[in-house]
Amino acid sequence: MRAFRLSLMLAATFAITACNQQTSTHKVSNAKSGITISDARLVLPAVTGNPAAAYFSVNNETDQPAKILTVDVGGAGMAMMHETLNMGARSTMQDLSNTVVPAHQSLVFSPGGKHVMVTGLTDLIKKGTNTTLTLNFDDGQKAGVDLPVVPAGAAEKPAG
Ligand SMILES: [Cu+2]
Repeated sequence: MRAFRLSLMLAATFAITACNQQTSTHKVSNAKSGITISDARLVLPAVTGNPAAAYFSVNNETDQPAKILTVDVGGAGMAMMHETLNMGARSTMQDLSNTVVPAHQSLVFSPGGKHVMVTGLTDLIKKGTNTTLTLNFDDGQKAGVDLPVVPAGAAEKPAG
């Protein structure tokens, strides 16, 4: 029993380390300094033809608010920032263009809340590969990160 628990802990530690070692190769020109993106992933739809959803955290280490006008996902026809709002029994989606990341704060895009709805998926987007996520700020600067493509998971809510 003791050995079993130890091996579980080792496995968990290894998983965390592997996560932290993700490095992005998606470099954008005119990169905005002080902006970092983490936990980016593109969740494929459970049903082919439905939209996919991209999630990430964006951290603004600068002294100024940073306004994201639009986002781009490589290999997709369109990517739109949305927020799912629960109104009693039903939920609706609100357009989230021109989202501001306050100075020295983070915004989290996660299942059930803010998300990027991704439509027009091409064959370039396959599970197990990486595509790219680019944030376009109102000053013309950008932030980019690799976007791993993952299958629809049981733990994920449907793409809003
Ligand atoms: Cu949506």
